[in-house]
Amino acid sequence: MKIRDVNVIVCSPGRNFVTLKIVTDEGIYGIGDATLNGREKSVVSYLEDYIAPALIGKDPHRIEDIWQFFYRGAYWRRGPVGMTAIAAVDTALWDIKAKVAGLPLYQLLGGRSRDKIMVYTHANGADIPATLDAVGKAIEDGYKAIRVQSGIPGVKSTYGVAKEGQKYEPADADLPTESVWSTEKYLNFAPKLFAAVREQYGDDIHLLHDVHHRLSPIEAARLGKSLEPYHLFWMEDPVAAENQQGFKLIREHTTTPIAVGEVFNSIHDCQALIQNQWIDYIRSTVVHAGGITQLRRIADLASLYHIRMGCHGATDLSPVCMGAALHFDYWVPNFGIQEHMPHSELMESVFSVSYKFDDGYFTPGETPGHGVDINEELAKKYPYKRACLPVNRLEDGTLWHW
Ligand code: CS2
Ligand code: MG
Repeated sequence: MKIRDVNVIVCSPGRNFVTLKIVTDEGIYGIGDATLNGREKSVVSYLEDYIAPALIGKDPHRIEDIWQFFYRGAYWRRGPVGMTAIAAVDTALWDIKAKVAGLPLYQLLGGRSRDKIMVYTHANGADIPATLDAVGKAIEDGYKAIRVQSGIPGVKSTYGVAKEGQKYEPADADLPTESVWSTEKYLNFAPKLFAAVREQYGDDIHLLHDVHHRLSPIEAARLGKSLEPYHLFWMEDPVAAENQQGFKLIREHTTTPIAVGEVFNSIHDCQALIQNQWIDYIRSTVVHAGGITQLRRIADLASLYHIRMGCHGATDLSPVCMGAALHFDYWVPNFGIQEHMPHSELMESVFSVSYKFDDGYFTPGETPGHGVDINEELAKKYPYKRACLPVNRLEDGTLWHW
């Protein structure tokens, strides 16, 4: 079997997605997500100009060798653009291999380790009452785990919280918008928010919270400590992780579990975090962490240190990534939870999916491959539209975050 065609499909059914399609000389094809929110076109170029020409004629079954070829062969290792491109190739090749075998992808990884995959969804509101309503709605929808974010009194807009009357999408403008951040107002407010949620909805529902890298280690330690009475499932991205050692200080001060890794693209980004047991969950996922081939290496390393997987699953990760991630989650022994920020109906008309949601849990489906496909004709109706992520400044104008 040989690779005959490699196509990059860019579409925007409500938001931008980049999809790689690898076609073999036997007609079987595989697809992979290559979406890097706010920097989509860079990955398109990486794939079209450098990877696609070198893929033609290769044996698609040699997934490991092809991964190493593009990782080592570029000379310039790691980085979000290159690793997203490699992830897309890897996902498409796993899809092909599973289709050839006539098996759902999780069977090739070693079979399922659980009956169903617990996911968490988002509940956010402009203030505490609106956020409480959103939590109630998520519970009604069956979710057993909910990420809670709220607007902060005295702070004009907060990342992770929808603008009034709109659905939350992080990339919200043609050029980056600027918002203002106050660490002190946030740290004073967060425990009040979680006290209100526990008061209204009790102790059994899992609660999560995303800090979006806004704090320093000692500030994050204070936050973790102040949230201990509300026993969070996790506190996510408390500080930026370029300095992995920063997590040591947080760890030494609080029992609130820590999750990090949605922006990581390499196993080396989390090597010290894992080996020192400074975190509890690793959030890297298929599309940004080099595909299934690297993600399972990360998971295996993490499993040696009691760390579990909690894959990123915001809407800017396409249904193709979600499908592949759910196969991974079904297999991975040290699974923790999977994020689920639902795609719109329009998105799921362009991408057909085999995965199913039932009462707070997903199953990946039994379709051979990862079970997600793209309708290329329909995709053409929704052309790319540049959309950037916002930036943050402190009240004195300092560009944030750490
Ligand atoms: C967030 C994301 O889902 C999350 O945990 O941090 O909304 C993230 O901001 C976006 O995926 C950025 O592209
Ligand atoms: Mg996050």
